Amino acid sequence: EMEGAFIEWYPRGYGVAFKVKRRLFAIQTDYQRLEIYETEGFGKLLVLDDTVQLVEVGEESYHEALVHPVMLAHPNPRRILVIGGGDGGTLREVLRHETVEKATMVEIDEGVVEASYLYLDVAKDLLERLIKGEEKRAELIIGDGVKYLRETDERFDVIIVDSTDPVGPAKLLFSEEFYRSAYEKLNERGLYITQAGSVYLFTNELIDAYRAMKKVFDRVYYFSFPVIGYASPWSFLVGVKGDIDFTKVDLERAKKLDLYYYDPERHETLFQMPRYVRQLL
Ligand code: AG3
Repeated sequence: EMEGAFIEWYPRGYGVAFKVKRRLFAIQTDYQRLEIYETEGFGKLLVLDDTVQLVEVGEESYHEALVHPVMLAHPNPRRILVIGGGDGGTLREVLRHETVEKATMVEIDEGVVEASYLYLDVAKDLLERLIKGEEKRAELIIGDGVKYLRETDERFDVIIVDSTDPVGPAKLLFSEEFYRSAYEKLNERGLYITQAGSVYLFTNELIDAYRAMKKVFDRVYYFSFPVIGYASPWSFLVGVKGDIDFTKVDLERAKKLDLYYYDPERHETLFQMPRYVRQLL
């Protein structure tokens, strides 16, 4: 590695790099190697098993795209499940929606929640309230999302998977079996969204996940968004259960959110994909 830099290597030697001032924290948790760096220009950087999870400056480019398109396409999202997302950024965006009565976050790695709370400014206050059990509209469960979804009696309007990539430990979250239990635990009308990796560098994984979702959900949409810190464009997959049109969003509710990256008035621009990808899907 290069002195004074953190580099994430993608397949075929494609790298995403940040100049860093120093490493603030490093630990081997029960699940993965976690590191936090102070970057020169993008605030703190959270790394899991050598992959960039977020940089503070620009993390909204990911969290807004993951959360608001589905929340604004659903007519009345009240009960939300977040799987992963231990840094709190996804839940923070979910709770900006006044319709939400209860959001549950199931994160497998307590170490991610703790380190994010201690070192990052992504969702410090929210994580503190969650850890203390003081957040009225949200609950944190430390556990395996696959097992949780299989066993829960709860039903959800929106399920959001904010996991690591569709390669390695999170692989199960991209299986047909997992999609089936998600479909089952959605209300009669519901939306499922997952991040699905780099469009150019994980194209095969994106296509595999899309095909598996097609077997389970009533309709499946793909979209892409440029994310600061990842090899962009980044892909997202949306599974629809029942009568919801994901090509339309509620612009009245959107106004109250004052978004920075995702533009609900240009929702249709999300669906841009390189032509070769669309032809493979
Ligand atoms: N979750 C998505 C991480 C994917 C990044 N992949 C990569 N850099 N190869 C991030 C957690 C943010 N809440």
